[in-house]
Amino acid sequence: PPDPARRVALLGVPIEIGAGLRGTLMGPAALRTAGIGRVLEQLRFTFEDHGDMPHPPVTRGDAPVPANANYYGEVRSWVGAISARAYELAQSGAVPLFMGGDHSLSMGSINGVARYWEQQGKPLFVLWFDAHADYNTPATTLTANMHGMSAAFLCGEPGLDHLLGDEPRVSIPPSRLDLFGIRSIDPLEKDLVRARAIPVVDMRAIDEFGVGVLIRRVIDRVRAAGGVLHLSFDVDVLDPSVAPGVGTTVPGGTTYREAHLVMELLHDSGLVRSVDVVELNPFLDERGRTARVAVELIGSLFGMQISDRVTPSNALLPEG
Ligand code: EXY
Ligand code: MN
Ligand code: MN
Ligand code: MN
Repeated sequence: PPDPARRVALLGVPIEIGAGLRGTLMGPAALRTAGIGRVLEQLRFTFEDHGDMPHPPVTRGDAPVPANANYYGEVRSWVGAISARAYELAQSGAVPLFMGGDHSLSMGSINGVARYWEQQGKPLFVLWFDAHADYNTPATTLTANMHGMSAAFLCGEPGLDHLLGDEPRVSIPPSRLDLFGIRSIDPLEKDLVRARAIPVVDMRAIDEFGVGVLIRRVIDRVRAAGGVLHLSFDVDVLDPSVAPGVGTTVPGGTTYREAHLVMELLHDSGLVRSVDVVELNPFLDERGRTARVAVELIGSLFGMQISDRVTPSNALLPEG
């Protein structure tokens, strides 16, 4: 039976205005179809599906969009509205799980949960599990795509301040952002990440030391500070051979098992209080396999053990 103390609040955030390619608008539907609710029920969580936020007034379309105030203005109502919902869901005591949608949604989801934890007097740390640093600003971006600016926004960088409308802005210190799985960063973005001394675990560190050691370091740091952790999981952190259904693939990503080990150790830490699952693009996926891997990884994050998983094997299945 579900345990009332273990509640997950699912919120679909169908947004693609921040991305270069269309398709992440369909992300929440694909995650539901892949069984994100089912896996949480299997793990004895009560999940509340709060449906989808009304999708944005415009999608990017194919025309290149100038990085101008008017364009960003269209997103204003969005980021503020997401932040308000995130705050409410965090206040409810459930674990909010935001289903994207492109990574620009995190400007709202994390602002909202950060406001709640600030009121609780607990430092919020953010684990940015991503191939990309997403630390561009309108002044440094090469593409004007806002999904590449969301981490910078969270750390108080200028240029997108108006996106929250009249929602209070709650920035986190750059020292509480952990970039993990990085293998693609732009020249000016790199300068900014260095200038802010943001902790970066790139794929070379992962290959050299292994994700186990490296994620334990992140966990220990959060625990030592008496903090809580928001996981911002960008599905493109996985190798494209494992997760082709994303709009910005970069070769040389995490293996299927490396991603599961990260989730399993995060589960054991007990520190994760909110989650984004972003950048799933069903239009680019192959028979839903990226959506299914994303849902499996959420299962590991919420406690699914290898021994619980009916794994296909070449052993003869029992008769009947
Ligand atoms: N750094 C590039 C840009 O800023 O456009 C690519 C960003 C990709 C963002 C995806 C969500 O991770
Ligand atoms: Mn991202
Ligand atoms: Mn990414
Ligand atoms: Mn490896």
